[in-house]
Amino acid sequence: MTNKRTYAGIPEEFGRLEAAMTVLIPVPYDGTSTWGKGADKGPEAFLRASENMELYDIETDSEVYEKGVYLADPITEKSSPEALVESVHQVTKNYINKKKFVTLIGGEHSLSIGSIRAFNECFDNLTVLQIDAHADLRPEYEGSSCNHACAVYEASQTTNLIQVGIRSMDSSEKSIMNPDKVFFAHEMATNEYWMEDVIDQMTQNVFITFDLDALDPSILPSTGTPEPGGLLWYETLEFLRRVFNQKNVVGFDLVELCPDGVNKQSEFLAAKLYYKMLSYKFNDEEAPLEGEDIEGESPFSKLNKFKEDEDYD
Ligand SMILES: [Mn+2]
Repeated sequence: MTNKRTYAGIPEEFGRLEAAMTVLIPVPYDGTSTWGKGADKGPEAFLRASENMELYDIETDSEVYEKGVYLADPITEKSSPEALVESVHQVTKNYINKKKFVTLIGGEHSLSIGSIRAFNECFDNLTVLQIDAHADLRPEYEGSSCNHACAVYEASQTTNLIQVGIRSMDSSEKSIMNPDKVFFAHEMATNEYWMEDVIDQMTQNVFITFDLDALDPSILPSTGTPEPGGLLWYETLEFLRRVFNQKNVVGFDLVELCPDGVNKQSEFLAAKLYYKMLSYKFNDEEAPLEGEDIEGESPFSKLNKFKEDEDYD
C-alpha cells in the first residue's frame, strides 16, 4: 500500500481509510452526455488541481485534511448507464455503512442517480439539494432512465428534492416539478432572501448534488452545457456555509466537470469548492485527540439508520 496516491497529496497518515472521516469516490464517466463530451476526464483534472492547492483555509482557520480524506478507487463501470448507476449505488452505500462522510467527483450527472439512491436508503427524511442549471427531471431520455437528463427524476419521487439555480428545462418537466421547491435563476437574481427561502424547505438530513454548470460560465467554463446567468463564487460559498451550519449535510457529489485540456480555472475552482465544502462540514467539529480512536465519531452517526448506539447505553 505504499506510494498509493492520496487526495491533494496529503500525508499518508491522513489518507488511510481507517483514519479518514471523508471518503472521495472518483467516477470518470461520460456515457450519456449529449453535447460537450469530456466529463470522464473530470476526476483526474480535479485531483491534479487539488494537488496544487494550499490546504489551509483562511475563512475557517482550519486544515480540514487533518480529519482524513480517503481516495477510493475510481468507479470505471462502463457497460451500460444502468450498470454505472448500480455500481455507484453499491460503492456509495458500502462507505456510508463504514460511517464515512461520502463524497463523489464526476463524471456526468447520471451518476447521482446511484449516489442519491444510496443516501436515501441510509438516512431518514432525506432532502436532496440539487444545485444545477438544468431541471434534469425527465423520467427517460434516449431510451434510458439513467441518462444525465434524468439525474433527479427518481429523487423527485422518493426524496424532498429542492432545485436551485435552474435556468434551462423542457416544458414537459413542468408537470413533475414542485413549484414550492424549485428556485429559478431569474427569480433568485431579484430575491435577496432566496437562501433563507431554500433552507426553509429543507428537512434536517441534506445530500447535495452540485452540478458545476449551476455556476456562471464566466467562472466555470469547462462543463458540458454552459448556461449563462449562473451563480457566482461568493454567493455560492455563502449559501453553502449556511446550509452546512444549519443542516446535517450527509454527503455530496460534484459533477459535470469537463476539462478542456488548456484552461485550468474550472478544475481549480472545483478543487477549491470541494475543499471549502469539507471545511464547512467539519468546521465546528472537535479535532480527535492524539491517538484517540475516531471510530464511531462520524458527525452524523446518530442519524444513520445503521447506527444503534442511542438504544444501547
Ligand atoms: Mn446541469
